[in-house]
Amino acid sequence: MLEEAVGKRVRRGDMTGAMTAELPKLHLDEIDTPTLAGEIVRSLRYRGGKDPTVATKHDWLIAATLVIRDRMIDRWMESTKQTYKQQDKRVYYLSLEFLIGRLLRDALSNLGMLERMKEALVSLGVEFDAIAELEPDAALGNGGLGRLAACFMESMATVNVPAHGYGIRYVNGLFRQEISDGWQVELPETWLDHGNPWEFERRERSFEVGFGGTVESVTSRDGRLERHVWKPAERVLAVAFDTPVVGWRGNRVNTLRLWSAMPVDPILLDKFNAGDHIGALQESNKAEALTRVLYPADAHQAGQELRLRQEYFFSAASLQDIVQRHLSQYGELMSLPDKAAIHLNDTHPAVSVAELMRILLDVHQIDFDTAWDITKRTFAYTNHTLLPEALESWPVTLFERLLPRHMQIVYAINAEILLEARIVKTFDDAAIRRISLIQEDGERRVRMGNLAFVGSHSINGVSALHTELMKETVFADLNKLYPLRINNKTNGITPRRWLMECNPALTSLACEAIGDRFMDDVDYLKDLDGFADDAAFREKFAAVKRANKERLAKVVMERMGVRVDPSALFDIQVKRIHEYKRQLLNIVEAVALYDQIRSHPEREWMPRVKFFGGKAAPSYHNAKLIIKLANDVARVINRDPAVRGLLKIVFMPNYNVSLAEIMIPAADLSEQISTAGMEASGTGNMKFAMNGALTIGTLDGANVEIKQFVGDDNIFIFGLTAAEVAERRANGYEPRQLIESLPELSQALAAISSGVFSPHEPDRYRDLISGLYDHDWFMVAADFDAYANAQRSVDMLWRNSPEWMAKAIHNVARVGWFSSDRTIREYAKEIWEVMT
Ligand code: 26Q
Repeated sequence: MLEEAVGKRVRRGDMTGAMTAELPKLHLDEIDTPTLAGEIVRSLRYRGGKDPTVATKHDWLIAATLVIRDRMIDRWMESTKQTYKQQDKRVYYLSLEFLIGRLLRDALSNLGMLERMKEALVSLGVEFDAIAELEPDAALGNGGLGRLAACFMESMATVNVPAHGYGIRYVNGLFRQEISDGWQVELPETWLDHGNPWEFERRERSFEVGFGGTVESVTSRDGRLERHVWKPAERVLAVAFDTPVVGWRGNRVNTLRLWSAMPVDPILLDKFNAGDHIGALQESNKAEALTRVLYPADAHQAGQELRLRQEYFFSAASLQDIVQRHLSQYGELMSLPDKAAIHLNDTHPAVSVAELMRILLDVHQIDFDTAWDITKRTFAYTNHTLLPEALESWPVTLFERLLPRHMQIVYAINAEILLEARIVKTFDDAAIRRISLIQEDGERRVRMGNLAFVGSHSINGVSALHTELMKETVFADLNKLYPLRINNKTNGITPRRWLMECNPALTSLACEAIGDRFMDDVDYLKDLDGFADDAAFREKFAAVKRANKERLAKVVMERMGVRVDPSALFDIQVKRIHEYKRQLLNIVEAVALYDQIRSHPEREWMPRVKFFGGKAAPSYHNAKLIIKLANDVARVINRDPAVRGLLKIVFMPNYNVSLAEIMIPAADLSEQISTAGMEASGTGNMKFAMNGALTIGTLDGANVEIKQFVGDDNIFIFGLTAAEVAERRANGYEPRQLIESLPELSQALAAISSGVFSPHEPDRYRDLISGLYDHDWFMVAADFDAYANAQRSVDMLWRNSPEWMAKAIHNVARVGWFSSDRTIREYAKEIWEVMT
């Protein structure tokens, strides 16, 4: 069904709007099933060196992947050539994270070949799903920010924006999480162990990156300073690995270029000859360590030197690549801002601002003012968090030692900015101190957010609320200095992966009801809105949801040996574990509910399964304790015959993109319950709504906008607003008093704190809970009552299945706006200026 639609329609006009002309149409359906099967066997034989009779599932996976990859190459070259020929402006998306997940289903689906691939494999005696699940997730990211970069790559290819993603090819992506006795255990994720059939190594595309050393001044004969020359003490080689990224209907293929570090001299021959064989490999080990592992802390600054090295390494390699490409095509750099938009995904690549300045000043001898103008017109920056602990800053001493020339440049930029603030805008000393690129109180540090801000012509937040808070808080002074720069670009998600691929049953149902035009423009999902009143449709919709829940229940049984009933309400909170995301609020409410069910077994409780999933940063003590608590509470509740069938708790280990693709379509209720003002946007919230879950959430991040789109009656909003949170914090919030006035909450907290769920270590949660009494920074107690009441409204609605389904259908129908195609078009028009 879906396949036919993809194959037949070759209507690309409505996907684009780019200045770039239309690419010649590709006949997506040109290959028939027997030919495809033949190609797979050839690939197996001549590239894998295997005969079908001895091939393993894994061999088949590689063979099929290579066939599909080959089919992307012509398009890829075509896209590149056309951009070059038409002298189109290119977008460079710099991100330390790309959380892509698996690629095979995505590529097949976008090329309209999924069904034919399944048929071809069946004809060879191979089951597609069985080989597809062997593909490892490319988990080169922590969470939201990395997944957003992946959705953006797919959308840029879809809406025909010529773009390159730049990042790091981590050998070890985000760790694999095991749960052992309820505790998180981190294991290395070795996604490259069996090779990576998607990537092309480009040895010829390699650049040297320097660290440390000294800066020499070159003076003219009359003693005037002419220029600076940085003499790095160490060098490593950045080697490019390219992965093609195909858009919907194979429209365009862009490049994701990931850098891998290699030694400039793999073996130090003098040491080797002197018999020091280990010492001879020292360089090699040191270089390769650079791109070995992704830092697993999100929303938390890792102060390690290696992290700063990673940031500079990939920034420097990417900028050399960009500048070289520009020079080879245009022969000069004055036109860089007209032909290149470089986007900073948070501050992680912010050192790029200083690096471009260095290239312009020191390598190309452009004067400071011109270089600064080029730089600002080229860069744009997205902020993803306001949490103070996540704002990146580096000790001046470290920065200076690693990047001595960049430190000088940062000082020079700072002098320029502070002069402007003081003289032109007459800012006072306090404001000057806040605007400075250097934090002066305590250890002196370079503020990467301020650097990214002043070096960019556009600074955007990721939801309407977040953008307003940016203006009022972290960037209040810089916003006064440069009032036009901050703008909003509410996040989005790609409907290909997050609806069509992960929820084929809902996609087919939608096609049946409203035709297939929503596949090219998800706004047309709004045609479903009227079907909310159609009893027959509601039943079909409920059956789709039921089937997705059965699929999840099967996975839960296989992986954990736990039985869950698909007719219960599936209530899901999946995301990184963070105190501000308030998994603790959810658990405490579950404990309170458990208590209620036990005290009032006669009441008509609605059966519910509460799912949790997510990873904690390995060094984040409380987050890990919250995982343990969820598991402890699950053990006690799931075993208690008094609540059997009414309440079950499941902590799903190793939440990742692939698991998200199974859990999200199975959700009835989406938990988006962060302390208002703290979640910049959220994107899980959008994925759940698009798959027909109702949201229970606070007025935080993009929840605010989701509420506006789905309507107040189709979402459960509770709790303090961001303004109220700020107000409570400012005016002396006393959680202890509040807790003591709420018996259900007090009892739940007392139970946890006294060891009801941890009998062998009764004090395990004492500190965690006493934090709620003492300060409760995340307002768990303040929002508890409102949350518990909202959950009882959820139960009430759940009793009325037709009404629940109607609201769920409204959600699906009304969230098309949260497509990352929309987001990317906004970036393309308003920031990058690559679209009209
Ligand atoms: C910084 C310095 C050193 C080491 C690590 C880091 C680091 C790494 C990752 C800091 C932050 C992150 C990730 C942040 C993140 O994922 N933010 C989320 O971005 C999403 C996309 O915009 C939003 O939807 C979420 O609200 C936001 O939390």
